[in-house]
Amino acid sequence: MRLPGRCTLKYVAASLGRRGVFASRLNVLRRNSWNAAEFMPEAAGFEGVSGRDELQEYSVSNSESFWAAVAHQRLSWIRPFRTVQDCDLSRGRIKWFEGGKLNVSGESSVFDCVFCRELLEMTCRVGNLLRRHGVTKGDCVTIYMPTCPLAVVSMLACARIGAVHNVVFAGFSAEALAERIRDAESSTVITVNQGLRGGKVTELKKTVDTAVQSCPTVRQVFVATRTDNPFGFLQLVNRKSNFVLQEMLKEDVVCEPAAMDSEDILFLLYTSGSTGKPKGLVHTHAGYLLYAALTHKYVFSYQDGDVFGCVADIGWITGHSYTVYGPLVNGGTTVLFESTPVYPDPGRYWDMVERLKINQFYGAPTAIRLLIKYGDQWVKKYDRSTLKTLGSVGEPINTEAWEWYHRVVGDGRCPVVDTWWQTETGGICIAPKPSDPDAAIVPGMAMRPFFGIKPVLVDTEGKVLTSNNTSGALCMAQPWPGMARSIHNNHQRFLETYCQPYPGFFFTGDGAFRSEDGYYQITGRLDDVINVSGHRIGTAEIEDCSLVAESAVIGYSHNIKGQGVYAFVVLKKGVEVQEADLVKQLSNIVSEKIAKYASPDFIQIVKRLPKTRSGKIMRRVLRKVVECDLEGLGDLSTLDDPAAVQEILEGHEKLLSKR
Ligand code: 6R9
Repeated sequence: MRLPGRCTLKYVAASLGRRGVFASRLNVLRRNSWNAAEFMPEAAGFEGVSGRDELQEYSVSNSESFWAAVAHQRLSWIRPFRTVQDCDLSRGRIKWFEGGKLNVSGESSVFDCVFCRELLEMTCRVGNLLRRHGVTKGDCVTIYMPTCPLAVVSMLACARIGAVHNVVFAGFSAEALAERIRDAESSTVITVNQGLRGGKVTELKKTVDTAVQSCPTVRQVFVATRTDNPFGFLQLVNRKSNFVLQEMLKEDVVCEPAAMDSEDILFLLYTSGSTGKPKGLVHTHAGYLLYAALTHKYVFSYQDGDVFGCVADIGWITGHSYTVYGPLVNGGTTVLFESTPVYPDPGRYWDMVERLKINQFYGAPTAIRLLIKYGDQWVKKYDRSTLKTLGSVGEPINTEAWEWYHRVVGDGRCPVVDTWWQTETGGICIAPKPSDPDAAIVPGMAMRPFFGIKPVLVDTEGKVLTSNNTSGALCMAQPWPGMARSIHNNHQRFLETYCQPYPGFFFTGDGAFRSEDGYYQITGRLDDVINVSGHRIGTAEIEDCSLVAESAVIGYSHNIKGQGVYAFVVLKKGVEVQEADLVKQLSNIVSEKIAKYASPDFIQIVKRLPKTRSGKIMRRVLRKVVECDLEGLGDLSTLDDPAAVQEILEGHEKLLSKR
């Protein structure tokens, strides 16, 4: 793969309030034809395709020729691929572009400024540093860092030498980090001494020190100094003051990129499922990169020279696909945002939009809902005339938030694209554009499948629902290059979770509604995964944490976070605790074992949980209790002891009245 012509990286440091910005040009991938023609240059070769709807139809019906054409033109191959795809969803076999060789961080022939050279050099130096310390092709490197230039450089350095990166969100606790390092069998960890977020210092190095004590595979930890120098990484180069940099400076600035097979692993990224154990989704080089680039370009109408502002953390898939890989493969300019939407004040995003002249802004509904509360003046203070597209991701965007985003942030002139996708899908699968970019967008609806994506709704019996105005389990009827290939070290779980529930289809775990007009609206998870401030968490993971005899964690609708965490707990026999103490203790445990965001907002102590006669907790009933939907409690006759529900209802009312 060729590296883009003129990638630019703009970094908004957490600590610096308004001034902490520098722009550096990164010449990573070179691109020539992407923006040259009109909508999609490859479409010229597709028979019978003149309009965009036909292109959409073609991409699904002639999936192989669509993806072959796009892959030939969009990626730079060291050696061209032999086969387009070899997939069998029912067997969990997913392979694209086999025989091809490429490297995302390969040489670029054009260096048009000093900054691009510096960043490319950094990637090479870190690549060489890792190589010198014995990291070889296929080894896993865990990156536990905030969103900052060195984190991106570390990801690219791994890609360059063929190592697999495993970025762990810097908000995760030592235990959660250790679990991910162990499962990934990482030999190497890269971190920073301290992180800075929203004015708070986080002790990332200390967390790593604790974590690696229980990680026998880890041979080495590289540490960069982050807090000595608010400008971050580039300035530190000159100060030679930290381990990574001192070591890096010994390295050559030339690092031969490894020729990677299309299906070699690019990264692992852990996400929550419905069991207590997070799963390491596997993404491979060619298919993932192609899909990230194509969706970045077309979902957001990204044009050459645009400044793309995705404010997601690189610890999540959104940061991988739309802060790092999508924009870089497209030779674009990307913004690294290290702060929070309200630090130093609630104008932070829009100040950044004005200063960096951001054209596409991509954020989460939870942040929008939070900002609405602070009032329009924080938005209006800044010039947002550069904005062209506003994107939303991570959870459903409610109509009020959508309207405000559209009317206030975008001054009513920017399309708001609600993008549905997952860690598993690698990139956006359903979004209002591009298949019909001129059509009206329905607020709060992801609407249309992307090129090559064929969603289907399936009923509980596994029957495909063909009519409109209907809801079902959201599945994908055919494979696409960006989809995850497996779960690291557990292909069986991959099969059971995604391939077996609806044989022949890829099951997303979400439910969706298809409107009269054929547009999709996501209705939420069908499994025990909840979404707190756009962060995925399995209720079982939280339940695994507790001190208590038994617990059931339920997501409830929360006006800022999207979902909040409500825990029902049964205490161990003989344990007498004050409710307030228990809440504190349990919150601490969850923070320590997982992350702060997963801590319960409500903890209700109950004598027993509602169970079926076979001993299964009736979560449906608990959900209705939490939603205060007594009518919806439904049939309780299958409960082992229906009186449990009455007790729980009373306790719930008591808890609410105290708040
Ligand atoms: C990209 C990302 C995936 C889960 C997904 C769904 C929810 C994401 C959404 C959305 C409604 C949207 N989700 N985008 N729900 N509308 N536009 O968030 O990946 O962290 O793996 O979460 O998030 O439930 O299944 P990930």
